[in-house]
Amino acid sequence: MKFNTKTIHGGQKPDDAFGSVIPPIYQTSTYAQSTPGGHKGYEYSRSANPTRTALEKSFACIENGNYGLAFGSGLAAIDAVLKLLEPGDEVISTNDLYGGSYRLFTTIFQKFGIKFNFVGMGNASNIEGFITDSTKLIWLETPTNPMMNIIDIKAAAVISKKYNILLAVDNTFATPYLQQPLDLGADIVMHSATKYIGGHSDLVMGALIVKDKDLADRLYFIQNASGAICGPQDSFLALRGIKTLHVRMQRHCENGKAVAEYLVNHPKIENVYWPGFESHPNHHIAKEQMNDFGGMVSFTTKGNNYEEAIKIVENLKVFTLAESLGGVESLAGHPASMTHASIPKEEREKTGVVDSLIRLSVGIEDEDDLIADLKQAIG
Ligand code: P1T
Repeated sequence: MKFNTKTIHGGQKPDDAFGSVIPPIYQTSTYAQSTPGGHKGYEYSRSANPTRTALEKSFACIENGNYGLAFGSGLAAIDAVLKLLEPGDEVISTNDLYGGSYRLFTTIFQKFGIKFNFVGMGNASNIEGFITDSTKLIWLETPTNPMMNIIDIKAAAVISKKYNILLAVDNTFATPYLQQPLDLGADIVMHSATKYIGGHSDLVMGALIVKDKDLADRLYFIQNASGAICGPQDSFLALRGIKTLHVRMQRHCENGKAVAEYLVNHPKIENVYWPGFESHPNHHIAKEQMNDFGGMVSFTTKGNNYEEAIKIVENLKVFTLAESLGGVESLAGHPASMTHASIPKEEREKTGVVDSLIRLSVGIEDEDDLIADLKQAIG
């Protein structure tokens, strides 16, 4: 099956009970047993639920993996990956990443004796210098949130395999429509399914996808033992979202390009971060590992003017000022005070997350209306 068919049919079959084409919402916590252990594959919905199983099969299929796991949020999915580790283990993470991931690493897992190195991975060979005997996990996002840096997944996988370290890729910004990290050598793909996978800003969810059975079993154990699962209603919504992932992403990419090209020529805008520009430092890698450049665009105002930036986000009318991304509607965010506020100012400014940075999640509205909105807001 090609990708555009997998989004609709991947891992799906009519429901066993009545042939329902769409997986029913099995809104139940438990399942009748004829005798202890005499059940039809489901005994308690933390361990497994048929609606969630349908979603997990879809996750596995669209990411070219063998096993999918659904969680109650993206952070819950990351939390499960980190629980593969033991005190004393080390992680090498990209230094430009979602603020909540950084907060989970530094305030929760560091306390349990796991050491994190935050490293610029624009040149993947930088990773190698931080590897020790204790390094067990490489964590990367590409494109990164919010600076749109591109990391060479294939090159990172060569390093991870050489040293027998797990490579996990947060594929939230790209989605499997644009890049499939398992095919490039990653061991684990993670999603905040809250974003493009769900696609309609109506749920919070996380996903993990792997190829290896042993790794999947360890993660399923953590999923059940720690219990950060998502419910059947949200599983249904995510499955519904996935069916249009390919058509939504195509339009997100078209509109993202139009917005990036409008902004880059605007006299009041200083820098525009979008991997589709030939001037983007890793444009050649983006072209190689992605099918297009996505719908996320970040920019700064001339002279890094904070007041101007705040005025712009307040003036927007079609774009909504809000946390999150990846929905059909366009959103604007101010990372320094919103999504990345949990990263100390000196740390975030090192990667370019300055006070005038605005991040746009370009939706699938009419391109002309989006450009007109930016025009009136920037002035
Ligand atoms: O919000 P949650 O579903 O728990 O996912 C966390 C997460 C993980 N990884 C990336 C790349 C993310 O962007 C996020 C969540 N990000 C936002 C809420 C945001 O506005 O950037």
